[in-house]
Amino acid sequence: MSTTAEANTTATENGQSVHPQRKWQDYFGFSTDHKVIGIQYLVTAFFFYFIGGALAEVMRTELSTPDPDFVQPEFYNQLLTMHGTIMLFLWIIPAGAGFANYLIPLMIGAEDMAFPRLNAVAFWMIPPAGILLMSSFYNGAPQAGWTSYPPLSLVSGKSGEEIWILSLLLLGASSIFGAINFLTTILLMRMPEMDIHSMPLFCWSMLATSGLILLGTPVLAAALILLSFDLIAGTAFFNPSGGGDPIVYQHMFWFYSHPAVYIMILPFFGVISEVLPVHARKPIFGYRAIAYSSLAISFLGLIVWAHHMFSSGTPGWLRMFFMATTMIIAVPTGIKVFSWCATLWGGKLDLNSALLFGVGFLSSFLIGGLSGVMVASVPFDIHVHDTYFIVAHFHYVLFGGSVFGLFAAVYHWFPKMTGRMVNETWGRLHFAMTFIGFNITFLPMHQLGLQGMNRRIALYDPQFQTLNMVCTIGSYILALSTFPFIINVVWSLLKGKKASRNPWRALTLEWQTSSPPIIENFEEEPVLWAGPYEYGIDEESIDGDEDLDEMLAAVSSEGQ
Ligand code: HEM
Ligand SMILES: [Cu+2]
Repeated sequence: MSTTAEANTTATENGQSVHPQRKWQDYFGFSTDHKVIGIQYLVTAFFFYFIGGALAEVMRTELSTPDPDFVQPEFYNQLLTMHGTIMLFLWIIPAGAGFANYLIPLMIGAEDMAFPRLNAVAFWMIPPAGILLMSSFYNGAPQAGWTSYPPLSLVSGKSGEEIWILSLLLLGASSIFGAINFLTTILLMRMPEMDIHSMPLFCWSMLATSGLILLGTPVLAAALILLSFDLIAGTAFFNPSGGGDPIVYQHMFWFYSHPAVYIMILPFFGVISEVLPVHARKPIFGYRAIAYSSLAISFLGLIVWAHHMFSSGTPGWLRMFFMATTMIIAVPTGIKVFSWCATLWGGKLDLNSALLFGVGFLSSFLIGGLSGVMVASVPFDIHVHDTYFIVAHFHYVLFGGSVFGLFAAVYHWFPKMTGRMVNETWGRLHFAMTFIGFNITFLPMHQLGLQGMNRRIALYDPQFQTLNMVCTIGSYILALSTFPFIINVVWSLLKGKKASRNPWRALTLEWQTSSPPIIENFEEEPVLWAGPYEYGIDEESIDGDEDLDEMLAAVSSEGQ
């Protein structure tokens, strides 16, 4: 590890040795410590979340009336494009990478990532890319949506479009560097006693995520580079007026961007597999099923992309293929959801903020998954394509899935990261407002979509006004819900109760070191005295390779 030079222990007056902690300045510089980088990712991601959220509130305010009276349609298109891009590429993906950075080495008993310097480079590409993207507002932001389909992207907001491409190329490269690190670290740097089947499920989910990043992102980069040639150099790869084929762009774009939804959700699947067993005091149900289903989701995720193109003139037989593969993805996903429910079932639930967000994740993601199976069906998709049904669907997946999982992670690991406990009252209030606001905002959009309200428009038919007003009010509740969160974080950092090493009595290794961990992670070699989720099981019943039913029988006979 490259930062251990200054990490030696120092002696205090009474002869006890203490480990120096990081100084606040370290968080603003080029640090190679994975924990610092993890926090840097998270803070940066939150910064952009607030910007992306503010843009959404402006859109929702505009949509409270049928006429474009609050912002002009052209500006609405810019807001829409920037909101989508920021939320995906500067909020969810970096936040997932933040937790991965912070947690992976601690969970596998390593001192740092495999390539600490590459890790720092990966992070430091994000702030410039984000600032670059924001700067496009000065000269007209991109307007073609986060999908940036040609020919629209070749004729609208051109300078913004070029900046958008450059920014995404930087973010894509950053994401690839991160994935190289996660894969290598998980595969090669586990402590010797930890075989791949005793590592925490979060690591499995990051294996699956990193594989997708490495396979998908280069294809997006290729598409964007060709698009930039069309835009700047007058080539016609995708430009129909010069004989190019815009459908090829759609294939290349979705070859990355469908897997990208798994890049955004798999890390939080991993989080949920960590959070539920600890706060339900039960072993995870179906460790291998959850681990392997992550890999299955990754594999299937690579062969479903054209379900975004059912109405792009895709031939019938191809539509059937993509419809079938898409529906098959529901199987590994369903396995996970059932396993999580079975984990909660009969557990001693401690309904703290972390678990509440975990359960919120389960219920919201379930709705997003079910509407996903609906739109996988070609006839239904043709009907709701480009309507608010789609907006409802992907917000249930991304907000209800990723964001709820993300907050579960924040509440779960806050004590580890900061050494302070969160305030549960503010945390629960945050959850209640988020959950209520989220459902009021996005549930009515299903109905709007079924009735035919188009997405990506600033003006709409007056018959849709009432439901739109409901959505807008919900979005204001969502906006307000961030206040209890911010108050909680600031208050807890300053005044929160000091956290012990292992306030949740959890079994994964990150809880064996101090809170926050010392610079080299562990004072002494961590001990793998149990599997990661063997809650409520007496030591005798642990023989390393125990049958799940026996384990569960042991738990239930003990607990009742
Ligand atoms: C703060 C709560 C949020 C609100 C009120 C909100 C609202 C909206 C609205 C009004 C649109 C435009 C719909 C249209 O005109 O077609 C939109 C689009 C979108 N949102 Fe959100 N959103 C929120 C959070 C999120 C989050 C957390 C994510 C992702 C993690 C996200 C991802 C997207 C994407 C990808 C689009 C599509 C952009 C496009 O069509 O190019 N949103 N959102
Ligand atoms: Cu998809």
